[in-house]
Amino acid sequence: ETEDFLAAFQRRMDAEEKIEPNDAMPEGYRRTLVRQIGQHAHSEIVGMLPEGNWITRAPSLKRKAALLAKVQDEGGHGLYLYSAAETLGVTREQMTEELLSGKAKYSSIFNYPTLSWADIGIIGWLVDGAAIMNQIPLCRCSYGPYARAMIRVCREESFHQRQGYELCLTLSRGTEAQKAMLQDALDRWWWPCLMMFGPHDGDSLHSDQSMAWKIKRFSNDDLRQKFIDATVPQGEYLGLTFPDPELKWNEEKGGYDHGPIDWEEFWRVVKGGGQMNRDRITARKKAWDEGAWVREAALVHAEKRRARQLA
Ligand code: FAQ
Repeated sequence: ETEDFLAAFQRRMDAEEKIEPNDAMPEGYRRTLVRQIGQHAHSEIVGMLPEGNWITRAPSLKRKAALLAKVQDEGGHGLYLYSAAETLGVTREQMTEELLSGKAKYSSIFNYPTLSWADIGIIGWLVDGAAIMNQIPLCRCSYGPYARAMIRVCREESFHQRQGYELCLTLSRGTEAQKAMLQDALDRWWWPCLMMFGPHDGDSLHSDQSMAWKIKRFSNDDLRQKFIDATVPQGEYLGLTFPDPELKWNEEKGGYDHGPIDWEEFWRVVKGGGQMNRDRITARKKAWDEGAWVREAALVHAEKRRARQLA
């Protein structure tokens, strides 16, 4: 890659041009997108598991229908994202192998267990809330297929977030036991949700280059701050207490200050040492193995059709 090529590419970025699959692009740009979109896709697919765990135990038909629809949406998001990554010359098989071997990451948040029904509300409110905060800017990502996929994904995520908040609202107006269950769920999920945005800017490996390439539009810390500022008043409305004694409004900066994030826990979970890492990968491996006959049958069917068309 010559200096001229890299400079011309950067000029396209600076002019806010979209890059499409057949355009020339630096190898680093392609690799960054394959990594991020692939990991994003894996997060959606692995992210079906914690909530899927509660479909059979939803407390009413209405709740069950909403949860089923949400988990199906996540499957759809994963498929869109795999397709977007495939436009960069990587296959579903390669990406899946990287997930199952532990080479490719997925969001740390999905390595925590869903212990009560309140967790389903909290995931919708906070995990989808954090996902939207991160994904709205991705609608303006310089890579066209990713940016376009994000538009529909964000619309669906905002339905998921409302579904979660409404569930939390119902519990917050319920019995003492229901209120306690909701508070306990917030206590367990709050810090892991803040970790979803990734390491502090100073420790973020990829941020500078990804911002220059207009893949990322905001830094990890900026998005985390926006999320906290939007979420704390929502939690107060529910009568909840955030598990951070240092969380308080800072008039001067026009945002909340918060206590230190446990980065040791974050890296432990990212590196496979979270409570549910092994279960999640085992579940995905089982699904991949048990789906082998479907992939095989689909290929044979396509081959037969092609042969018939040729005859
Ligand atoms: N978990 O240099 P940076 C959803 C890794 S939402 C695990 O800052 P980057 C919806 C990072 O990959 C969740 N690993 O990295 C849903 C890198 O390692 P690598 C998914 C993390 O890429 C809701 C290293 O740390 N959303 O699924 C995490 O510039 C409810 C250094 O970090 C997306 O993926 C983490 N939390 O910024 C589904 C959004 N944070 O790759 C079901 C797209 C960082 O070199 C239910 N992704 N790492 O091996 C992004 O925006 C970015 O990739 C970031 C990380 C912001 C996640």
